[in-house]
Amino acid sequence: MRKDEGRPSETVFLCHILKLNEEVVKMKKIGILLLIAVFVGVTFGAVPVFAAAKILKLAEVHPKGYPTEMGDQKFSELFEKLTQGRYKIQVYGNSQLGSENDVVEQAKLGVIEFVRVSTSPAISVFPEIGVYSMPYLFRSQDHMWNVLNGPVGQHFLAAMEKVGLVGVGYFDPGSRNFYTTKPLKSVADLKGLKIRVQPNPIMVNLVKLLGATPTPIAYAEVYSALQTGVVDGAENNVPSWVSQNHYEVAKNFIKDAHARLPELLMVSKKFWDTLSAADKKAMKDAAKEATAFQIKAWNKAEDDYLAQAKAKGCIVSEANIAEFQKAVAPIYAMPEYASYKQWVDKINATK
Ligand code: GTR
Repeated sequence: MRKDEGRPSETVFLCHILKLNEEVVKMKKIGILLLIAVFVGVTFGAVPVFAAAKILKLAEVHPKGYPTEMGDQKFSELFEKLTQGRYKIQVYGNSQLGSENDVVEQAKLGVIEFVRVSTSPAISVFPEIGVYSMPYLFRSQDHMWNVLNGPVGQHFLAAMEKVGLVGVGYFDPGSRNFYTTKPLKSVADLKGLKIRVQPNPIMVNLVKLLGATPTPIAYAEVYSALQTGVVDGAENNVPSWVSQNHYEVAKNFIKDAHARLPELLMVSKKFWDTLSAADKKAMKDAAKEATAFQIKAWNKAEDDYLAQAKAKGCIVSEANIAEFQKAVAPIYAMPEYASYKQWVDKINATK
């Protein structure tokens, strides 16, 4: 009896095993089908539904909400949308990825995909673009945009490919002006002062022509340099002066508008070369729309920041522009900038 008792449960057990086997076979079939789907998808260019977005880095020195940072965010949002979520750009603000000169180098190597920097750090890798920092080169914001959107501006974006960077677009930089911890009403007041400049040889010469001593310092370190008296002043646009709190220490601002250095949005050529023609177009389209958005944000920010500085008791003076122009004009005759003449002539001839 004992032997018989065991029989029904053995049968049940066997049935279980058989069912389990069927399940395993079913699952294997599904697995194989999935593998085929992925293989076909990858081989013939279709994207498997579960593909994760590729995360890309964009280096920015400004904080959240600053107009160029807003432009970066817009660009990132549009590029993601136009590539159906295949790419996601993360904006690293506040110089988190390094100084502008460092991140340009990293983008050349392909370590960082995108940089939004001033023209200044691009000069060390592509000297030709230095022409943009020549004083009083652009007659106005409109003149600058006509140049940037025209053959000269487009030439520079494309030509940087030679050094491992591709210019995607420009953002508005406003105009640069001097500000100091000491009273500042004229060129004479700059005499003998130590002035922070971007690491840019043209800015070094410009400050020397004004009788001051240029001190190149990375952007993130300017506030403490002003505070500790390492420098007596700096030069920048209104939004930088205020958003970096430089205005708390250097309260004297003179509107001399000595230069407009276009802001550059660049992509590493290493990454650019991996893109399809359609994705390259998507990137350019995203940048175009982001530029229009950034210009609007810029114009508003300039007014808002200036009002904020005045409300905090800063002294904002109108410069005698002719006096500044006369002092810096000899820079155009310096032999090291002789090759800029062809560009200067083209820019002057632009309406
Ligand atoms: C700002 C510019 C930054 C950075 C900074 C500087 O106007 O937007 O990219 O170059 O100037 O002076 O270092």
